[in-house]
Amino acid sequence: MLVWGLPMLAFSVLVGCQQQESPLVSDASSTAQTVSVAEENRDAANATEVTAVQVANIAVPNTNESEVAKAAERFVPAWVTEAVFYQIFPDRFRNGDPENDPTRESLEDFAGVPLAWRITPWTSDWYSQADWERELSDNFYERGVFQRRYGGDLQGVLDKLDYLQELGINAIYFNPVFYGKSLHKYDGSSMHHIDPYFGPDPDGDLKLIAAETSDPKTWQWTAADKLFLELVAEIHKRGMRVIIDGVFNHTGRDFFAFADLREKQEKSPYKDWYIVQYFDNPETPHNEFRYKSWWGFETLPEFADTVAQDDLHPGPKQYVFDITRRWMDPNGDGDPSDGVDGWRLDVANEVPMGFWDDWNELVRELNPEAYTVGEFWDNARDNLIAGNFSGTMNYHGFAYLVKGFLIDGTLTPHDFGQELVKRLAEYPRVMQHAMQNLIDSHDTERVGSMIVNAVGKPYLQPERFDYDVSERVSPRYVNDYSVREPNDRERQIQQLVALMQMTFLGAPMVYYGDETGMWGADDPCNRMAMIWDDLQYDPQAGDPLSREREPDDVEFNANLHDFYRRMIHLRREHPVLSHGSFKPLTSDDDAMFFAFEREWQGDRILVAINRGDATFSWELPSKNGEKLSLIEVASDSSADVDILKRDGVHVIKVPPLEAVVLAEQTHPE
Ligand SMILES: [Ca+2]
Ligand SMILES: [Ca+2]
Ligand SMILES: [Ca+2]
Ligand SMILES: [Ca+2]
Repeated sequence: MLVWGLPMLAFSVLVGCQQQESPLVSDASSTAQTVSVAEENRDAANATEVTAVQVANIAVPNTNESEVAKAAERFVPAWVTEAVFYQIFPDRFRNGDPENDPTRESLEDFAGVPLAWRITPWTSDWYSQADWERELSDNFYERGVFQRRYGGDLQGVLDKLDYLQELGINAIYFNPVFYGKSLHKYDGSSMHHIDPYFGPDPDGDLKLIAAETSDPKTWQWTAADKLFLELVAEIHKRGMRVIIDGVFNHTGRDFFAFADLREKQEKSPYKDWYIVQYFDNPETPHNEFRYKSWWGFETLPEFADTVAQDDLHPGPKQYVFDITRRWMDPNGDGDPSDGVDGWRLDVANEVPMGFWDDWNELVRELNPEAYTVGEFWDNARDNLIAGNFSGTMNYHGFAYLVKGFLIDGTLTPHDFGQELVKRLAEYPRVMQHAMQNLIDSHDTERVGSMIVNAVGKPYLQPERFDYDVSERVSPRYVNDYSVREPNDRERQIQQLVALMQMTFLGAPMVYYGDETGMWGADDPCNRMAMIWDDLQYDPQAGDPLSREREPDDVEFNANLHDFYRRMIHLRREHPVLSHGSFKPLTSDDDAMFFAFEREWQGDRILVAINRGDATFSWELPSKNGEKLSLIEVASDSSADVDILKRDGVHVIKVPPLEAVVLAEQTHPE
């Protein structure tokens, strides 16, 4: 989803509509009930000092028996089970080539942009407005921030592949890389070209593009396209995968078909590709041209569907099929190894499932090992199955619940375990491993700020734990939202979140910069320039609402970075964490303690998280000859973690805001 310059009213409408579209509204409301029941239980627990409860009766129901599960297998590649994704927002990741930076003339409607416009210095204070921004408005959120460009590009990603590899990443998800006028590029000018400003020769590329028609035979490979293919080759050489953003619901206004329609009106051969409400009447002085656009943003005209509304209009459908072939097998030799490994599909619920059904078949014809992940914010089971996707961005089954338990502390450990199991069980087992388990993205607050602004009051939308609910996620909409850097305690909670992410079932995804210490509110402040260890940054001293503020230093957080690297390597080194089953073991609602196990082919890993304020003594019955070894902790030192074995029981002392990962060896030494 794209939330850009979105007024609050529109946002509430959006959220409301999503709920209406959800096939499982009743499910969402039952979750809300669970939460309130949980709170009652917690009060009861406080009163009676209930000790740890063994929760052995929960297991993931077997959903493998159905034909649905069998069919799903064809759309889930084996590699994704072992994937650790990293999400890159290209303009903000790394400027590897200052010669190709966007110019004022490259912006849409640049006539309204002050002549003093410049690339924003990478290391400047995010909240300080340049003079050209102030010319547009003193309001930070008004216009200027969306006209900023930082100059990130493909060369920057090439330069930092070593960094990603050392971090342990083996799959990259790129936010849109295709040509688009905005900073986010969800307003595609083309889907068959990489943005010229991401490549080495913007001017040359634009000339080539101008000479093309809609006929794929006239499509050239621009310098940016070629560099992208080099990047794909370099990623593959390292044994890594790459997926890109497919935005097939809408385009930008400079997209060739819409540009032609805008100019020729009823005479355009593309007049049916979009949903025209009124054509311009040439007899009148003003322009009556009106069309349906995404959530009313006129920069994002929507593609038309078929009359039956079960597919995209054949025109755009053919185009999307053509560009899919182009990027999945660029040299057209039938071998997909030179192409991308999959797609993330923007606002997938707004494109008819009939389209996705066919498109996902095409994708597997081109590459049977391709991965496609739809953007759905609710239970996506029916859509994933109807549309032949591999998985979804797992907001519903992962991020919401992690926020509820680990960040806000409103979801009890017991219910956390129950809900994780229940939401896993919504999907066939093979798909459970293809979920993209994220905690934040370009569409949400960063995890650091989510923790700083943990919701300590009744939720506005309990079924979402107020995750990405506009009144909770940005000073743009609510003036008590804090933009400060997370403190040590909040970083400890972030480490619990990342540990949960790396030890749970499904492919984890790290949003760029979370691992180097970046924080920030929802869009646009989740899209700051990446913090690197070789750059010196101005302190963050400004405030978007001009509130008083202690300046925060902006620098590479080596400690946090080491932690993420440790966690990612933990996952990569223990296949049970990728392939294993998930089962809650112990929860203590009073102590805010939760433990679970992962099991695969006789390997067993136990994870225990103490979200409470006191040390928790976790007692585990030990079987004959069984040995537990501590393999990882969430803090920087395991000094305070004790494992004792007495009277056939293991006692593991877990300090507050600490988590431990234990391996069980069933064979005596
Ligand atoms: Ca650049
Ligand atoms: Ca090929
Ligand atoms: Ca649509
Ligand atoms: Ca958002």
